[in-house]
Amino acid sequence: MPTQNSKPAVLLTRAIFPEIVERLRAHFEVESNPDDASWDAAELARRLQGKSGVFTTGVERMDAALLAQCPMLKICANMTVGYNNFDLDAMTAAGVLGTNAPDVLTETTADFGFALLLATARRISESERFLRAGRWQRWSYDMFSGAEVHGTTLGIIGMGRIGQAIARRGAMGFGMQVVYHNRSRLDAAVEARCQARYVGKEELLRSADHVMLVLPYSSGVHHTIGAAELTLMKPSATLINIARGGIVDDAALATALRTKRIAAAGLDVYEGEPRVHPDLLEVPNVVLTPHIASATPGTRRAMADVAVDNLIGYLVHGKAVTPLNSAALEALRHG
Ligand code: 8YV
Repeated sequence: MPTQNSKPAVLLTRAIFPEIVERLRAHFEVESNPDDASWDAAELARRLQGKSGVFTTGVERMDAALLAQCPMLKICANMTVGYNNFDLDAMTAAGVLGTNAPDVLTETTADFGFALLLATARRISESERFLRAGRWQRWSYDMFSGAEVHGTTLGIIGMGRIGQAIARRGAMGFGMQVVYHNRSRLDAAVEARCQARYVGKEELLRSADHVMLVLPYSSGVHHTIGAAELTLMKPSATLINIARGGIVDDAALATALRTKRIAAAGLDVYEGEPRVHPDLLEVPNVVLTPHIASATPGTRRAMADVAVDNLIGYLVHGKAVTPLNSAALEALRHG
């Protein structure tokens, strides 16, 4: 227990920029993880003893079983926009606030989505592997001929901030027709800004030349793209997933790629990552990256800063900057 004048204790689960650790140390007793060791749930629970807050990186599972062992915990601050590692209902029931880090990664992540789309459509990884293997002997008219990007139809599933930033790139940078599908239709003004047209999921899958997944993960969207959906897509289409593993049925996708049911895919996220479905490693027409869509130093630092802002805001000043369940916590307190 902190005494009246002592600083609250917080846990930093992973290695992070030194200046972020220093910012935390100015306000808290900090237990950090400079060696970047992997902690299982039991180790995490042990290290959370006596901690009021935890800085998390989007993968540490915060559920009822863990929270029951950590009665002092008040806040879990993710440095990521996605928060499917949080069981928010369990956190609310345990009186624990969850926070995420939206906005600061939007443009960087949208850049990466586009990079993956271009690399996939234009077969950049596949052709580089060919060149590095010493197999490039001479030019031929159809060598690594890929899919057109400019002027084609881009279908975006999940039209939050990142989806909108990708739509703007597609429409304004590449002259694409943009169609989108989302839980709810956007305001007409936002649609006009993104030059995007709302369609049903089936129409999107049938009409898009490139399908980009940017929706947040929840059990309700598990396998949004499975064998049935892949069958609806054009045989020439590409599929890009920068959202979360589990949104695509990776085994079904590997089969669709192997049988050329669709032309190619670009994946930054995987079911059960960091494991990658072995069948995906066997097919040439997929670009695979290790969950790096937000990985630039400036953006990762900004994301970490938001997590620190939330810890300081909540534990020192009583108000987090990007809370996820504050209304539910209030309702519980007053209900
Ligand atoms: C993270 C992300 O880098 O913010 C998110 O939700 O997916 C990425 O920006 C990743 O989650 C790290 O685990």
